[in-house]
This record gives sequence, structure tokens and C-alpha cells, in this order.
Amino acid sequence: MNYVVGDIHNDNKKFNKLLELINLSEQDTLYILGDVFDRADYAPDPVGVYFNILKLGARCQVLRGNHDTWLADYILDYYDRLEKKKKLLPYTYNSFELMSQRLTPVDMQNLAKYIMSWPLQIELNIAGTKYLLAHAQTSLPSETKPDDYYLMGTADSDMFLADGIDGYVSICGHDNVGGGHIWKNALDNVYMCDCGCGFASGKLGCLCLETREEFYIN
Ligand SMILES: [Mn+2]
Repeated sequence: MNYVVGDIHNDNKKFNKLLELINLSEQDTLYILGDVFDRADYAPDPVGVYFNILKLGARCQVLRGNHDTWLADYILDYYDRLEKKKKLLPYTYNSFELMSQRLTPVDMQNLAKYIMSWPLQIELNIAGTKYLLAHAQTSLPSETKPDDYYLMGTADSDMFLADGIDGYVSICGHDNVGGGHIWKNALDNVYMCDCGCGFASGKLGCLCLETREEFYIN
């Protein structure tokens, strides 16, 4: 089976509960729609989320979100400036401080490079249905867009939510469109999976692509 999970945002407790619930076999794959890091100020554990992803190995494929990109950019800039004895303003979110308390500078920089290797969009073909996965918005594979298109979405996202991408089922996170539930459009070709995880009242949402079964962790 192929599972897709929305924004985790440092909530390793909910991520662990989800992994227990879906109980991935060696043949299953979990796609994470990005925004793995930042937030969950009630119980943040970015290192725990990171180690869980590493532990899943080939059974897990992460797409890059805007928060992951911001964290990676900050890490690379921070250690580059440290060498030149130039200080950087604190990172806006909690992940850098929490992770740099537990990981060495080399491990931090490896994390940043690992994050930047995560793709912005993935195309899948499952039992004849073509899927596009991206953090905020998908594009026709033949029309490559600037990074921010996939990371942040565009001003005409209402059009994307209504129409999707012709010939594909698009699966995204980033925006809690459904207010705590996985949202899908009337054409059944756009699914928005961010259910607010990382905010105190948010949920972690997960979708099985073969069965369209939805899983929620409160
Ligand atoms: Mn996002």
C-alpha cells in the first residue's frame, strides 16, 4: 500500500501513533508531504521525527516543504557564518535550537543537505491512476515551476483546488483547507492532507492511495 501523510511539524508523538496505526510492511511506502519541522510548541521533538524518518529508510519518501527549506537554508548559513565569525539572527521557529542541542555541527549540516535532496514533486502511477504529490501545489510534470510554486502555492490556488491538474490526482499538504480533515474537491482530483498538526488542537492526517481510507491522530 502507498500512504500519504500531511504536515507533521515536529509532533513526533502523533507521528509515532500513526506509524503504529498503519503498521507499514516492507512492501508499503509512506510519502510525507513536507513541513516535517518547526512548531509543535506543546511538545516539539524534531530530532525524534528526523530519526523516525531515517529508521523508515526506503519505506519512506519525504517531499520538501517551505519550513524544511527554511530550516536547511538557516543551518547552512549559520555554520558558514560561524566559520567567518559572523553572527546570524535566531531562527524564527524552534527546530534549529532544539536540534543543535542534540546534533553535532557536522550532523546538522548533513541534515540540511539531506533536506535539500528531498524532491519538490513526485509523480506516481498506482493501478492505472496517475498521482502528483507536492507540499503546497502540483504542476504538470512537463511544466517545471519555480521552487516557491511547489513550496508555498500560488495566488490562484483557488483555481488549483477546484480544477486540479488534468489527468492526475494531486495530493498536497501545507494548508489545513478541511479544518482538521483531509479535504477533497468535487472532481475528486485534489486532496489536501494538512490537518493542523503542530498546532495544539491540530490532527495528523494520512490517506491510503489504494483504498482512499483516511487515518487521523488527535
Ligand atoms: Mn507549509
